[in-house]
Amino acid sequence: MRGRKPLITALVFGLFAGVVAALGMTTVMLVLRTVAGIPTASELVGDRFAPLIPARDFGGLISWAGGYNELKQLGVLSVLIGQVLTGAIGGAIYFLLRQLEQAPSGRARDADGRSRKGPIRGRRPSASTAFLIAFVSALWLGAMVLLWPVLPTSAIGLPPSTARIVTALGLLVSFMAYGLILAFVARFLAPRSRPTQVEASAATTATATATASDAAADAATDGSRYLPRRGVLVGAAGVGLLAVSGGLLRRLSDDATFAYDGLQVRGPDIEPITPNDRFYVVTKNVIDPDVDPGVWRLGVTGLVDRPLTMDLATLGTMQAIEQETTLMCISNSISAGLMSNAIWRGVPLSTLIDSAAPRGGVVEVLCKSVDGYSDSFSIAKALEPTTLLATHMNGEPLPRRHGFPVRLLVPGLYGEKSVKWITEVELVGEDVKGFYEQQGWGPDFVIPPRSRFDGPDFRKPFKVGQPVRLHGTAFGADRGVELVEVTVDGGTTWQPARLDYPGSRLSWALWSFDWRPAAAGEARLAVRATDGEGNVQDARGRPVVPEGARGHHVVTAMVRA
Ligand SMILES: Nc1nc2c(c(=O)[nH]1)N[C@H]1C(S)=C(S)[C@@H](COP(=O)(O)O)O[C@H]1N2
Ligand SMILES: [Mo]
Repeated sequence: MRGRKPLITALVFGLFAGVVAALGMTTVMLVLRTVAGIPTASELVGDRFAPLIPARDFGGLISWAGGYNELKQLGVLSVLIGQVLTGAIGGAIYFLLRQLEQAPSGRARDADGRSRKGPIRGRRPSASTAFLIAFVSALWLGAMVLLWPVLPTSAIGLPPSTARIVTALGLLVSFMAYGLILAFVARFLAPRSRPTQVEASAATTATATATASDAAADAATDGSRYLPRRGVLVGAAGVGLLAVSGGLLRRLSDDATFAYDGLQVRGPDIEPITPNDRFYVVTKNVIDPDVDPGVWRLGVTGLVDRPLTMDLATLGTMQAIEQETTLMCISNSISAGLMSNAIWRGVPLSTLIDSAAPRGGVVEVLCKSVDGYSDSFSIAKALEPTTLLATHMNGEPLPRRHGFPVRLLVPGLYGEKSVKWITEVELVGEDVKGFYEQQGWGPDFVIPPRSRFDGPDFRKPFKVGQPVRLHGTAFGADRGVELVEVTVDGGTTWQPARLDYPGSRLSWALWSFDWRPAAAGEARLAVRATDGEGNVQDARGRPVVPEGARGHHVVTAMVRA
């Protein structure tokens, strides 16, 4: 009983100190995230593991969590809890080792060791200190190995090679803060001055040593050497750290993407050009980058003879073009609104690739972003004159959420290829998989022709003989919209719709069709598009995973007599 009690006390104080030190570490991480854009462990872990979730499970996981945003929040919370638990475990082990160093059995070893190599022992770190150094080092090295691919992430937009170093240092500082706080709290809670003095004087008087050591050990064995009043102070500091990190977390979450990720635009008030603040948004991030245009650079690297790095001002001097282009997410179901249209201004990617003098054997471009996101597509697509490095959207500099200062625009392919906050274009000699591609999306990212109803409101009944204006959007990727047809009899007959807004070859079209319901009852309506190359929207449905939805948007209209 007398032997176990101090160990239990050490364990309890160790868990407590470990939690406080972990809160300190978390506070450091949040400060670094806030002031220097250094990604938190939560973000890095999420980005490291999200691409490993198979595409077919990803959707299930999202609905299980209650949405993409909820899944992201769950991820952040799990890592935060993991951090505190790891910190608590480290604290417990550290305090137990310190306790054992003081316990009677430890004293015996001390006496033993002292007799042989007394003077050296004073300088060698104790087992507990060695453990703490090893624990912090292992955490950092583990993080380096585990998170290596996502270390080049920087919310302020540092170029990848710099970002990797900054993130590695940020994690080191955070983990060291944990170690230092834990070591300090241990000494603060249970000062251990006597044994040290004892060791120093050990060489001179062996008897004095034995007596003093006995006293120290006696104090240790009943656990009374923990100073309860200081425990209260440490507890108060822990509460303070919790408040500070909570405050920082709240500030960061005000800036989070939860407010707008998944924004859709659809319905009766659909406009030909989507205003920037209504343009759909999809982002993998919990908090989107807020790029400092001063530190931002664009690199063209890989299989090139003249690798180049360019700042924003230089990109601004290059020949830019304006281009109307519709973007659509691969996860957009047939009737959904993850699709929008804007007029973009940008420099053709081919201009930069050409001036970097590509070598033979280039297969793809791997485009990387400051948020650690990347995606790839064929060099042929990259060299098309409509593949742009866009800087402006509807006459304004790109909004932050749409990729400020520069994003890619890859017409014809699903939106994930249009990398936002782009920072590097690497020419590669083999197929490299992008963020979502690793989940198993694709391999074909060409958008098939599609169309949907945006109005009227089909929840309300219509009247026999009274005209109804059916209308909606149609999209032929980079092949234009040639024809839109509507059926009001469940597919028996198709009639052409009017293209009120034909758009560009790279954009959607807005169509309408005047319908005069002839009979009461339920009518099954559908719409289909034919693109500029004669491909007709397929009636056969296809799920969103893995190559995007296909099929007709079918609606049921109630007609009253
Ligand atoms: N860097 C980066 N680029 C990205 C993404 C991202 O999460 N990070 N999401 C992609 C996806 S899945 C889509 S559909 C489009 C959405 O672009 P938007 O939000 O401007 O509409 O951006 C793509 N580019
Ligand atoms: Mo997407």
